[in-house]
Amino acid sequence: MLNILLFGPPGAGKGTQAERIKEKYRLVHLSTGDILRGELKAKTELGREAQKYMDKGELVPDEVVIGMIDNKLKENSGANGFIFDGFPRTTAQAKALDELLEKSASPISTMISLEVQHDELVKRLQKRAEVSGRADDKDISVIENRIQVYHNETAPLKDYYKAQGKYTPIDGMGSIEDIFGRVCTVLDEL
Ligand code: B4P
Repeated sequence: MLNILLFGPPGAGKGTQAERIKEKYRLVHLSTGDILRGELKAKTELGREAQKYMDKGELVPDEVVIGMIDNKLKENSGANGFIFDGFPRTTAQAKALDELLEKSASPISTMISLEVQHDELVKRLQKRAEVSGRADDKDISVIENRIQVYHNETAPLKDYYKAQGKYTPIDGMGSIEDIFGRVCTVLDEL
């Protein structure tokens, strides 16, 4: 079973690369951002609660996203493996994921960390704002807050996975295809 954790700051290309990895390796793609946006669109209670955080570029509370992932793992119990995209984002989420995988599946195979320079992140998100209609891409102060939240709360997870021997940094600058090639080189060796 291949369980990939796709990691990186907002705009690093996690969702973009996950789409390609999912096709090639036949894995189930679990994006907490996409699941939350689905709840928002469906105007559920969870969606309304999550929107308060997402519009400001803050993280949605751990218990909400951990519960969502728990449900998705149960729904996909026969999967070949999973791509975790945008999850975990805090140490509490990482610990919860380890426990969930211990019960239901295999451990994380590797963490692919997409390394991208700050100015390029801002450029990509501002470009996406032109077409996505995402409130969190429109406002430069929200984009900067998301990047700051990443540095404060999410980037320390690199050490968590380094300690498990699973941290794999990948150059996330350049064309989508070139980056996908770098990701495949790592995954093909697993
Ligand atoms: P996410 O949906 O995860 O959004 P994201 O960090 O912006 O990354 P995304 O995957 O969408 O973008 P990508 O880098 O692929 O999170 C949104 C919000 O949901 C969070 O701020 C938070 O509030 C909440 N949330 C989600 N998960 C949570 C969790 N676990 N805990 C708590 N809260 C959570 O791509 C960005 C753009 O760059 C795209 O337009 C793409 O086309 C472009 N791009 C990609 N690669 C490129 C390349 N090589 N060159 C040029 N452009 C490229």
